[in-house]
Amino acid sequence: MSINIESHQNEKRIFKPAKEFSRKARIGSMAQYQAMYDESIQRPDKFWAREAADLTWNTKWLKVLEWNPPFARWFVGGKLNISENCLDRHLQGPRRNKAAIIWEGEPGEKRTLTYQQLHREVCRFANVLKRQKLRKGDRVIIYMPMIPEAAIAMLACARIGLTHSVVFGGFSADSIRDRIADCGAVAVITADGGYRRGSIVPLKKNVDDALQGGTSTVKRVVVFRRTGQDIHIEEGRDVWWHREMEYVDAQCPPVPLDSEHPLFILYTSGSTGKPKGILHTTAGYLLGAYITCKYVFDLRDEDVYWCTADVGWVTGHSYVVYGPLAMGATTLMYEGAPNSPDNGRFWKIIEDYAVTILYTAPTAIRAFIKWGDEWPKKYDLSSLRLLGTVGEPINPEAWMWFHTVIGGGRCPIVDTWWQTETGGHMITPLPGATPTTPGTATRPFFGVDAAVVDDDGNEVPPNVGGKLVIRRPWPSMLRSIWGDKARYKKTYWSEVAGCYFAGDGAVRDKQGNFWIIGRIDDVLNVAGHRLGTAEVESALVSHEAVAEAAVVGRPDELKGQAVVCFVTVKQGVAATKELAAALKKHVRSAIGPVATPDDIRFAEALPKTRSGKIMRRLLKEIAGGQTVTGDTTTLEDFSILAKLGASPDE
Ligand code: 7RM
Repeated sequence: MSINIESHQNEKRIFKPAKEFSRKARIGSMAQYQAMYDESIQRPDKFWAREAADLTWNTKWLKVLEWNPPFARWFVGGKLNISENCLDRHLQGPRRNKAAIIWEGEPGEKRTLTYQQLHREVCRFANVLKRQKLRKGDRVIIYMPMIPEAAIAMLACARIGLTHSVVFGGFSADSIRDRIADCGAVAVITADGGYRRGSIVPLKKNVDDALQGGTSTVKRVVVFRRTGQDIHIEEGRDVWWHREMEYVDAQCPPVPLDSEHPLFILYTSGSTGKPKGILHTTAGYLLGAYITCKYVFDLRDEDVYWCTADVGWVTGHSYVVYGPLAMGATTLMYEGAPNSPDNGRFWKIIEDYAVTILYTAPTAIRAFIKWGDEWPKKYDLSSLRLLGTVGEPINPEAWMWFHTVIGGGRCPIVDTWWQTETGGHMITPLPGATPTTPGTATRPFFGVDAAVVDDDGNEVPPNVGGKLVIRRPWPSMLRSIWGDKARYKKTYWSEVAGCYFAGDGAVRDKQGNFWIIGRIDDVLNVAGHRLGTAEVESALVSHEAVAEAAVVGRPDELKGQAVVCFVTVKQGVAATKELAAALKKHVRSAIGPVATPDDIRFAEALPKTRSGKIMRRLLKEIAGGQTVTGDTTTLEDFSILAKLGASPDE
């Protein structure tokens, strides 16, 4: 397999961490990174044992790793509790009265929970769950808005050994029903509703619909009152959170749990229609979330850290809740949309709380670019010291905008590549050490043996595209797909013998930096030339008129596949035939004739999942002139489907 990476090779800008930043950072030079990386690969047991000693254990492990490919057990024989690691151990010293969670609701309410207060709420809610006869190993669905109670529910489950499965608040009743059925959940924790872009999401109503028919395994629904709207209460099944919390003990000792005790199941889409329940366990997952917060965000007690992800995604699990709290950090949670009440909301939050670290998604950054620089310019962003991105390849234009307009040119950017399956960052810069270049996630994190290989599993030379694989287990790796070991084996460990196959294509340059091209299934074959859709997209958004672009293949008799581009333009730009012609020329000159778009289709918006991933399957069907079929439950705005107009050429 080969991927055209000319446009990447042309990117020569290098940004070195400022001396001042490096001096204070835990890892302050590439030499230090390299020495630690080498140790993590050559003497993994020693490396991981040392890092794991940062955690609070009830029983020390006997063996760091037991590897029966493709099944791993980490810290075998050890026992710990994640909620104890995130809460109790911070109560002994000065963190006791430090803000653990700073929260802002979309309508504007503000709440701060100190470590002591959060600990108390988690203990009380864990006792509520115990009283509902929930027992260690039971599965519990959490379907909540972005409110502190979502984190409280997760930590309370973890405290007593319940396995949680958070379902994103934007998912439908059908998705909830499927997930309940797949994991055999016995309880649901939800809210009456949540706020999103000024309207109310009917969470409880969706749960009611999911449970309709009465055949569900769910026996109990706990409802938090967020909006106060009228909801149905099913007698004998539903209870109010606040009622249950009225008369409950605040003492709840954390249960020591086996290192491999199932912590959570998180559903993620695969190549088939049925989402996969990615299973993460206790000690290895915690260590992965913890150690990446420690070295990648270089989190400090003084930081005000904001990861904008929803807890319904893995990023919310590892980098809103578990990682930062295990570090004893202050984590900010915001309930709503970035354009509510206006396009300046994020920047206002950063100014109001003096946020120091901002971790967000390229898709959000491109929206901000489209909305215009006047919004961030209204606010004081000088508190920021570090920026991060995740979720998709970041195009150099978005990177540069983030760097200059938001980071004021002084903040390093960590472009972190990882997946639901990996639990934590895998390929990422370390902010005090790694020189960065827009578009590359740079180097593997400690213990990550990443490589780019061909179809036979042989490592390819520099600047040649291939499959991104991980050649050995790592602590926060998924342990299986819930209830389907065969699918786990087949999906992740069969494509390339002996390796974990990530599903992404990548290129490694001569300096050893990884450039993630995107999902392998997003690679086109145009007249025998393979072309990453992300590359064409990057070329398109480098044009001054373009806000966002998604590129898909359309079957073509002559070329195999034709390149179809869905494009949204920046405010004030007219979507004309002339512009379409100019964009074709632009892509052609950026990448080469093979990449010349066949169709440019202007759209008001692109169809995206609620986590911001463009739904390429829908676009492929639209591009191919088919009607849209299959699962569209993750689509954020259904009206977009109707609006995806025809090509101006037609
Ligand atoms: C954390 C998360 C995983 C997929 C992954 C990639 C893409 C994520 C980056 C990225 C390029 C990045 N989990 N991806 N981060 N591609 N650079 N920094 O997103 O399971 O929802 O998605 O996202 O394709 O395979 S996820």
